[in-house]
Amino acid sequence: MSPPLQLRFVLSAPSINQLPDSPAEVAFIGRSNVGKSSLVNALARRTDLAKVSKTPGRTQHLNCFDLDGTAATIVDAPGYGFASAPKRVRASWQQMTEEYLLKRENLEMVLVLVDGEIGPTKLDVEVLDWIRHVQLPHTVVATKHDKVKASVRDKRKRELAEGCSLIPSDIVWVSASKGVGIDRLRDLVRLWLGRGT
Ligand SMILES: Nc1nc2c(ncn2[C@@H]2O[C@H](COP(=O)(O)OP(=O)(O)OP(=O)(O)O)[C@@H](O)[C@H]2O)c(=O)[nH]1
Ligand SMILES: [Mg+2]
Repeated sequence: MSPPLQLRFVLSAPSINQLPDSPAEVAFIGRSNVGKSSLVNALARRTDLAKVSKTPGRTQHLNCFDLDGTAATIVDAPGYGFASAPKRVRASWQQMTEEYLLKRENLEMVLVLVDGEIGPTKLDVEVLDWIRHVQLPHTVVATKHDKVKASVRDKRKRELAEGCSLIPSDIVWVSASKGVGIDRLRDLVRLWLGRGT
């Protein structure tokens, strides 16, 4: 078993200029409500570190956490595709996240979260295409494994990978609520954060 990541909330940055100095960073991006904040909490085995909400669009800033004993950081980014937000608000979130991804030089890995129950949406595929186009290091994480019935899991894993133009073994499946895949992801995050320190 992999011990929880000792994460500490550093700050919630409304713009990229306010991000802390950090030698290595892992970013969590994905549709609003996909489970980014829940996953950060699961990695730390905490319930209240990152704010989780049933209301999409809860995370509006770049929320930074550092790994105990290092200055390496995890960033929980605002979600995209929050349908009920006014267009102007949506555009400014998207702009900030894009600027962040393009300018942040310490990014060791971008975790692109895709809802395991519903698979990649059109918007997820567009984001993945853009990430590939700008050549950012990235890993697709499929969330809410517990919501996929055991009887359809193999098929869903194949379909989700195909939808992301990947093979099933490229995808890290997790369930923040049931703990599936969390140990493996903790080890990967430690590895990525250790690179710059
Ligand atoms: N069943 C199940 N529900 C989950 C899981 N992870 C997250 N959820 C639920 O999904 C909803 C959204 O979770 P968040 O972690 O707030 O999602 P987010 O991606 O941070 O959303 P934004 O901050 O709006 O971008 C909450 O109701 C969570 O309880 C999971 O592994 N399994
Ligand atoms: Mg969130």
